[in-house]
Amino acid sequence: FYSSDSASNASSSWKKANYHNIYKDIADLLEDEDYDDGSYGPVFVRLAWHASGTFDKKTKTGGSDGATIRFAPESGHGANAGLDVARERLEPLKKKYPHISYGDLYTLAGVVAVQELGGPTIRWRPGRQDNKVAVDCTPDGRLPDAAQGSDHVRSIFYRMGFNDQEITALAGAHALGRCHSNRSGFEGPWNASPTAFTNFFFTELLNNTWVPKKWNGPFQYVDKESGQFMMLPADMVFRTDPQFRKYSEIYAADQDAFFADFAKAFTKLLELGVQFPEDAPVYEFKTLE
Ligand code: HIF
Repeated sequence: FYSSDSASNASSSWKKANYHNIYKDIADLLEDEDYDDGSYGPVFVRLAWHASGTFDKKTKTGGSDGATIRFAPESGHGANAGLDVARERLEPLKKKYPHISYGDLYTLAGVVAVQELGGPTIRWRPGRQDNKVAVDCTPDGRLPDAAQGSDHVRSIFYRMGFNDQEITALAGAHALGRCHSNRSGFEGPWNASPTAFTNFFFTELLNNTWVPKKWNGPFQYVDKESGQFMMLPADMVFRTDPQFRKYSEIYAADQDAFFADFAKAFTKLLELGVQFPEDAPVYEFKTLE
């Protein structure tokens, strides 16, 4: 179902798209009372991140340039389960605006979602070029395994070029959305407001008592008091690892500090490995309301 409009692959095609209009149209796609908690925002953030987080700084491979996430085998990697839902939701906009690349569309969708759900302004640049065919898909295993601990989380994010402070700031995005047993195998939201961008990942993580969930699914935590909220084993490292915890405490106490650091780290994530045209402008979009 992907548009093969060759215009989108011409190197200067990106100049012909009106990104303000596309921002508005993505924002209009967020709400849907029949989907999850009423918003596609969280799954758009996950799409933007998984399109980008395959980057390897040593080999300079992966990342959102090329938009390889839409091709098999990468689209079928276990970590990407469920992201077809987000890509299909965005596909009409690729038809309406053929000059935007998929790499730009998927990353912009993450920016729109963070901002419209109440998060910080995220600086964003256009100019990612799509691969026309399924070449340069990244090998399976570049995205984090939620069942693992701090060594794994560090090795995955250090490979992309992040430090402990940036990794912790990014982790705050798990305030949004939920786990789906038919996608990752895990189940439940991280807090009571999964469609609001807040610092609640850190406040819930540090303030609740987390106990193993009693079920037949993969090992995860639930909050002891209500049993309604969850943490992944990989989330728990931001409480238990002293270096990560230092930043979690800062972000739990100071939402502004979290927003400022998240905005920087998220832009960095979405730009990993991208060869931007020299004249690509930086956008800071205004939210709709
Ligand atoms: Fe996630 N993440 N992520 N994640 N993620 C899931 C869902 C979301 C990890 C695992 C999972 C980040 C880091 C990590 C979002 C955003 C970000 C799910 C559940 C898993 C298992 C998928 C499903 O079942 O639908 C791991 C191990 C990470 C390393 C610590 C980022 C920082 C937090 C980089 C990030 O931005 C979002 C948003 C969701 C919710 C998706 C939804 O459909 O609601």
